[in-house]
Amino acid sequence: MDRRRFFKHSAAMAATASLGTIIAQPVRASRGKRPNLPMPELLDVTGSGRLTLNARSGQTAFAGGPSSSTLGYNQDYLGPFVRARSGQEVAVRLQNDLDESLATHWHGLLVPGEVDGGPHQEIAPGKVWEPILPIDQPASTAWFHAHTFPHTARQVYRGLAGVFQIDDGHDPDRGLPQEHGVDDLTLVIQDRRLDEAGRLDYRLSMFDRMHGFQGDRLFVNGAEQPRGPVPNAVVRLRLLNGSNARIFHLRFEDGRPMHVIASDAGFWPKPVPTEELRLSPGERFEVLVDFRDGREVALMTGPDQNRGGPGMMGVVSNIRSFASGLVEGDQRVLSFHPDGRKGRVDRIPEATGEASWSQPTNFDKRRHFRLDMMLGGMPMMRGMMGGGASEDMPGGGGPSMGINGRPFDMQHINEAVALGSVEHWTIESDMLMHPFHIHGVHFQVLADETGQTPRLENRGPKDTVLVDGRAEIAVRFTQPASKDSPFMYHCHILEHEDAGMMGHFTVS
Ligand SMILES: [Cu+2]
Repeated sequence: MDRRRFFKHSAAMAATASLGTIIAQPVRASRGKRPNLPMPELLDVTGSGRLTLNARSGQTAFAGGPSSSTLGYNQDYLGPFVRARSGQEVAVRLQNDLDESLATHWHGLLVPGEVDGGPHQEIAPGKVWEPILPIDQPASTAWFHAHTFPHTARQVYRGLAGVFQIDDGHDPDRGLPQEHGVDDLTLVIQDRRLDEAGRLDYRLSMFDRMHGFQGDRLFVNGAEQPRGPVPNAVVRLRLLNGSNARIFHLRFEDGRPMHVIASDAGFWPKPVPTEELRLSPGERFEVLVDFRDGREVALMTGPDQNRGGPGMMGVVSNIRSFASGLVEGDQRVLSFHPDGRKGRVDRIPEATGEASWSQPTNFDKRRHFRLDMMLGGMPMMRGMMGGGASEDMPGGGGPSMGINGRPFDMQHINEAVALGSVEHWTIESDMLMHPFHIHGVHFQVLADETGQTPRLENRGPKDTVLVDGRAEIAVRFTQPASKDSPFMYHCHILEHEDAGMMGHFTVS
């Protein structure tokens, strides 16, 4: 089924679902003063080599509304921004103070399977997990988040996500801003839905299960469309899409360029300017932005093409279930106001001094992965009528998704890879775009929907690629993973992952 036919089908499905489903009508964005951009203190573990995390429940008021039940690491919602040094070992002590099991994955860290934090490393309530992370990889912005099968989507949505910066000490030589919260800003961008009372809403309709859960309101570091001060200087933005499913198309309202300096897994040889940057769930980019003109400016996002496109929205805009989480026009993500401070960096560097990446041409093996959205057919009637909104994926008539015709199975290892090998993987998808993430590796995109010269977002070292029809990647396997603690590959639309669009592999 192609994407167009899929969208027609899911519009009909949404219409049916709205009859029998409790759907929250989103409250309107509050007018008036916008909140300040929260910038959590950096948890710098470069000296101590120790990272203590407490997964716990909390209460958070979103957009000035009443308190919502949320989850976080060391705080009520989200987690700290950790900075570690390349070349050091980090001894983690993660205590699970939730009343449910939790696995926590280090997304982007090149560490062995036994400390990777996939679903095989669940921590029972009240228990402690103490992995030692050997950080041995280029500087980059990684993150960590819940990875509990099949509850990842709900746990991340409720707040279990934090940032893990890897620093190599050479940013001053590169001419890059690096003062956290001043000219080096980490931005966790998330969409959220609030119910009529203004509380965080995560009730899944069938449409949400198919397309992934999206919200109509945008939050950065937990604040809705905030406003952040910046020096009149060149500022570094570390962008993370921490949404469950929303794909952002970021651009500044005045068209000023973002100079991309890094993708998921490391720096580019030189900054590359772009006016628009696509950011799918799980992906990170670091960009430099010049605020020396002193003008306040907003970072905007366009609509998500995975939602069906403008024509589609017109047809179904009167359907409430469809309208919640559906945004047709451009939206403000946050705005920056230069406050007159002088900054340390006042020009975009010509180069970062990184070696350009060389593409492998010899491969030890080729593998092929097809992302399947509907194993066993459309879930049209299956659970549709009685399938009210609920918070968890399994049961309730949700779709069964998979890879190569098979849903994820904790007991079945899908692939066995040789340690030290380089492989050629082809990933194909139909109907929707899917952000495909592989644990324990970094890869390069060889070809994507644009052909043999990948689009800007697919250059550089990566661990997550948005597959729009087809992507070919070169994957280097440097970390071991046994059958007791295998690595995962999966769609990073978290509702798809929980519905089974995931597999696991050993490296030995
Ligand atoms: Cu997907």
